[in-house]
Amino acid sequence: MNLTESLLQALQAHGARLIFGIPGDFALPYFRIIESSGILPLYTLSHEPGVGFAADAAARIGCAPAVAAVTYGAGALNMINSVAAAYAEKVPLVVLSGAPGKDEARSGLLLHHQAKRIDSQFEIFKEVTCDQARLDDAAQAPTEIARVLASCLRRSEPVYLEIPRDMVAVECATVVPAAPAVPDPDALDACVEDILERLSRARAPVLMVGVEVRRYRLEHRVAQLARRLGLPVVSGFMGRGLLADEDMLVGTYMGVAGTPEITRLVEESDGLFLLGEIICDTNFAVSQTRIDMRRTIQALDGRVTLGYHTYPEIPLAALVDRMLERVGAIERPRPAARQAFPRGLVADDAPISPSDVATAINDLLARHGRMPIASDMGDCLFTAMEIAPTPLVAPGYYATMGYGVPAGLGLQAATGERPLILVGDGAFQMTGWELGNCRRYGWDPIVVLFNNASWEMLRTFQPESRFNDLDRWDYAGIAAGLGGDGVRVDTRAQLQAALEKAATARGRFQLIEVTLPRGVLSTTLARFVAGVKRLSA
Ligand code: S1T
Ligand code: MG
Repeated sequence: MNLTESLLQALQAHGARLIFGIPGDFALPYFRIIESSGILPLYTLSHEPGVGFAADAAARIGCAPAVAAVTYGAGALNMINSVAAAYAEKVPLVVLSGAPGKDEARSGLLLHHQAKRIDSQFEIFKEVTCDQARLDDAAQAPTEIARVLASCLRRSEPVYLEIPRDMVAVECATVVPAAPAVPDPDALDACVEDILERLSRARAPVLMVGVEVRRYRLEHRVAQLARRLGLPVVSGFMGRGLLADEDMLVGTYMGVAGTPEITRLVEESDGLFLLGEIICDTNFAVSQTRIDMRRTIQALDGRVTLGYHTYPEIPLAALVDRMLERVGAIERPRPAARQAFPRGLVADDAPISPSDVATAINDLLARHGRMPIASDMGDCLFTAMEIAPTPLVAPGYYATMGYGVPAGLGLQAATGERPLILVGDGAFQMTGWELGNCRRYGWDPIVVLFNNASWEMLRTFQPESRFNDLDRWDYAGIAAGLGGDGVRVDTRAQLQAALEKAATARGRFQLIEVTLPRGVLSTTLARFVAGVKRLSA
């Protein structure tokens, strides 16, 4: 077996199911082995940011590592933003990069794609990945690969592997996966006792689930735990889409931007249990009354913190399992009012608002069944909060634009299910071209493009600036050239008809360009903006 095959088999053994990539001359040799070995399928896209986002979405939806394969320099550095997004949002993305071979590096010539030093790229990736290795020693490679992939799984964060091009085909042993660390059972018991005691003393305990619950495949077990503890369950903004299969989420906490009942439930809780929730501003800065983090129970990053006390080295899965054992099998669900979602679009000749889009999509999914959603940043993501729970991938915390379209492709490649993509015009201008890759892979997402001829989210914060105006491109017209079907809709009746038609047209991507006036926001974004302005006044 050669080094690349050994690596690919190890990736597969660690749960990876697919590779997105763009080759280059430093990467051609290992790409050849990816293709000829057939160990994992390779999907090539058009631009490295799209490669990173597609792999990120595949990892999120599959709760398993996914691979982004690129060339040295121009390729890898072009993907930094996607990897940073994955790092911030705890996505197990495996970055593979080609690199110059030993002798090339010694030639004394500057090499093309080299920025400052040959190893600048390695150093740059250290900032956005949790573990790295350069596979320049065949004897060491299996151990290094095992270590790096174990880090990826344990921390649910991106990792970086560099393959010098003279190493790709050298003989190499099989990678033996590292045994997962077993937490100290006494520490685990003490921690569980502490949490249960704290929850039982609380008058109004609440469980908030965060992305780690999904990353570590714990959704079902966490839902069971909540039923046994009789806890109402909410998600944060970033955790939206979690527990979509469990039918038990009370709603999504968004502070001043959310529904008042959910905001009160969370902010008045005296036993807020934050399970795998990233403590970031998009989740918490919009709190009506500041949540005192010292009074919460936080399980995140392999640690549990109660007040001023931290239990280190408590993996989330071990914690949930031990709690399940400890609380017994009796369920005592607490009835709690669920958040309601708008239904029944009035299909008339009125112009469309973003919240109409949510209503129309709720109607569509009720008629045709659930679809996974990939959303970009922008009002489309706030609109997505008005759509009834369905699996959702979105950059809710890092908030990068350009995620939606390639992420949707990642969803379809990973699950085979047809996705719904929500994207703003500004974001579509960044990565919308990736739709041109649908035809050759048979992907057929439904794309809803919010065309407000504007960087509208920015306008809301600084209305006086004209630079937030965008031109109205003919996005619907572009679709045919990219191998899909496009239609522009100006009224609610047209929107409903276009969605219905898209749902029944399979085999080509369906782009619905929704004309929105500048300055019209979804209900949720309007509340968010008003809240942020009020809080910062
Ligand atoms: N560049 C990238 C890659 N990501 C970003 N989030 C930004 C810049 C800043 C930015 C926003 S929101 C926004 C920009 C430029 C405008 C989005 O425009 P569009 O996609 O048309 O959506 P909408 O009109 O609904 O706002 C953030 C959040 O910082
Ligand atoms: Mg816009």
